[in-house]
Amino acid sequence: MVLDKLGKSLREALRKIARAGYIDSETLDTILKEIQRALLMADVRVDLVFKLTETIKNRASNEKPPSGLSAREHILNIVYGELTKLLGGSEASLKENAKKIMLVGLFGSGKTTTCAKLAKFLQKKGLKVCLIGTDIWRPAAFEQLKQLGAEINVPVFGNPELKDPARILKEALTKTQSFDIVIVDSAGRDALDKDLSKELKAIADLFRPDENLLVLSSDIGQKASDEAHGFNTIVPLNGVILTKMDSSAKGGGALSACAALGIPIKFVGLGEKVDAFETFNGTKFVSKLLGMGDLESLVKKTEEIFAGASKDQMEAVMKGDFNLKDFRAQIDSMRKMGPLKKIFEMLPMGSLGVEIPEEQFNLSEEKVNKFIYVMDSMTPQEMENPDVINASRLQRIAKGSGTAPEEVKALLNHYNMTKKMIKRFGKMGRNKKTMEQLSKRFKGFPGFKGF
Ligand SMILES: Nc1nc2c(ncn2[C@@H]2O[C@H](COP(=O)(O)OP(=O)(O)OP(=O)(O)O)[C@@H](O)[C@H]2O)c(=O)[nH]1
Ligand SMILES: [Mg+2]
Repeated sequence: MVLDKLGKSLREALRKIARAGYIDSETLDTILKEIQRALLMADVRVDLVFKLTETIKNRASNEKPPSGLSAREHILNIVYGELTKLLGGSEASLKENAKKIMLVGLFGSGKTTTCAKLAKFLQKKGLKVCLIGTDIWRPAAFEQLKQLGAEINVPVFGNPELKDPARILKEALTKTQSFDIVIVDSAGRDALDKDLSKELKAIADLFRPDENLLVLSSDIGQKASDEAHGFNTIVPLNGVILTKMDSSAKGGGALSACAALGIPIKFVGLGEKVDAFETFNGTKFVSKLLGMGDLESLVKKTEEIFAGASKDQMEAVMKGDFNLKDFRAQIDSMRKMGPLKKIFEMLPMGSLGVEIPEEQFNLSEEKVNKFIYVMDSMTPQEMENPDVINASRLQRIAKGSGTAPEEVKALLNHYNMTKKMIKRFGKMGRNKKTMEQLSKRFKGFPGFKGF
């Protein structure tokens, strides 16, 4: 999970609040110290961390709990709210009529990859998108962009032979009139030096971007504020895209640094693949981090996964009538959409005290292939009602699929586990009381409008 360690330590601290019958100032101090430690480990700036815990303390002692909330819940809410402010900021999307987008950033921050991710994201909204490559620094930068463009079916313009970014852009812009959105990839440097500043200014003067987005690698942690500040003085920024949130332990530092600067984080990159990209919503991000789940996204994602399934089928699945045929369909969509892990991260497991075994998420390609061979050797009856699979059927399926009986068992175990989780989610979705409880917990969250 994104910011796994930070999430774990924060959840642990919050669980202590949830468990405590009564929170005196000593208990609160201990918990706040844990929160401080967790944030400092994620590279959040020391002064921001101290300010956060100071505010929580003041609010906890000065504010009266709103009616219907216990003192404990009140403190939890304050902590959620302040953490959201620190790490999230409010949601910021692209300008409504943005047509011209420029991505800037240092070497290796993820600009070129992010161009493709953003293009795909916009393309999915039905927009006609194209890319322009102006990087003449990175060897084969244009080929990299071309390749990514081909992968997502987005035209890429540019001519590195011209050896001048502004000229390349000028020529390319004569071909991009018919597109709804033009995204420009720019070159990086080790640091924001005079040369890069001059180059970016020249591109921006000519292009006049509606959105100038800084691509920052989460690895830089709290240094994100210096970098964002520097770029902002050269070409005013409309926002930041934070990449490598999947693999960095310093994402907390980068997030809080941008939030403190007041430059909105618009998207996050969560992996190398073109799909590993999401809009950033502080409230949702923090609730996921704290194990509060994100039911809204979950419902959307589940719908996507079962896209094509009828409403009846969908309802049946949610009730737990989830057979191997559905499982097979789910595996197929998963391959298109990304791992199941992302889905289950959205479940409010943390707040309900349910841990999901890690191996449930980490299905390797090899394992998935084996599952498919196994399922291909089953009869329609077995697929529809896996309970009929007894020892002799199991042997037959293993033989037919060229796998070991253990593989067949592994598939059935995995299927049963998934079925259980989906059923649990279905219950949560339909259980008014759970929803009310969750709503109560979220009350006071900046931007929370209820479930
Ligand atoms: N794990 C992970 N890797 C990423 C992400 N975004 C980009 N990368 C990887 O980071 C490396 C650099 O990405 P590029 O897109 O080439 O970066 P760039 O900013 O265009 O680099 P230059 O053109 O050299 O300045 C590549 O190996 C990408 O696959 C992300 O969100 N997560
Ligand atoms: Mg590049």
